[in-house]
Amino acid sequence: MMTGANAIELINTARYDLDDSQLSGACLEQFLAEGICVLPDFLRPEAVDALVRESDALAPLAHRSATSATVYLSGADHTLPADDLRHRALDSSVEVVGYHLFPIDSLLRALYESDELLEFIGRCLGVAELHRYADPFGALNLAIMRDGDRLGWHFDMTDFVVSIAIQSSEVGGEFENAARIRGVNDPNIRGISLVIDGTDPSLVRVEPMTPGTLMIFNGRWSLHRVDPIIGKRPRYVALLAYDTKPGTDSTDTLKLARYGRLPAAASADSPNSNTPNTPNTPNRSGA
Ligand SMILES: O=C(O)CCC(=O)C(=O)O
Ligand SMILES: [Fe+2]
Repeated sequence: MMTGANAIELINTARYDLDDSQLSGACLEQFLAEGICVLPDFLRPEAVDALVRESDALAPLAHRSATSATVYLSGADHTLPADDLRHRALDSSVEVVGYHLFPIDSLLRALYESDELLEFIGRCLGVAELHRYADPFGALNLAIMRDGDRLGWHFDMTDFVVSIAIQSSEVGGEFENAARIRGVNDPNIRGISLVIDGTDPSLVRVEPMTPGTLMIFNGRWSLHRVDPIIGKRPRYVALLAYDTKPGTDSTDTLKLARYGRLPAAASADSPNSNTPNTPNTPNRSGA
């Protein structure tokens, strides 16, 4: 019975003992080498079933947005040459349930608010300090993608997002990633162009986001996208946002694009009260 379960009960602790320093050491090694750490079957099968039910119940609260943005999540600048990455806009559409909409007894909320999980993720990332994101909407998201939805190639604007796969679409919805394609001193415009033109598939890896998988991911430096969803079954992914600095929040523009509203109006919110989409504004997590 998963109702009111504490977070640790959801985790497949037989395979993933969060206190095991060998495990977090291996995760850190994978993260440093590949810019990503994938933990299949991180959740117990009963927990995945319960999260599907929770996601089905939360889905009517989601805000749908459709945007067109560059890989840097900016609006396209059409004064630049057509092949300039800042000119090229890629389409995305997604429905998102913000942190403020998760009930107090939500299992996803319990996972996100678990200090054991936070500390484990910090050890996997090799950071001295890790904080939950201070964005009251963006800290925890359920991202719902339906038939025809996709996320275009992009870089995230925060360092770390942890995703938990809950339900796959019938076809498509694959998470494609060109890990660490750019760096602080290497914008790698040519490499990025090769990926978005589809001319060098060797740069891209599809990550196996089967339900129950937890993925720790460095989206600021890794170019990634979600392939178009095909079929009736929605793709559910939980996105847990963290930052190395306390108090990090996103901007009003980004909140409006992704959640359709701002925190000040929180009490006015009601299911299906979505406002119109904001065009040319990114709607990706951690943005
Ligand atoms: O849904 C996913 O798997 C990834 C989501 C993502 O990249 C984002 O929201 O920035
Ligand atoms: Fe992303």
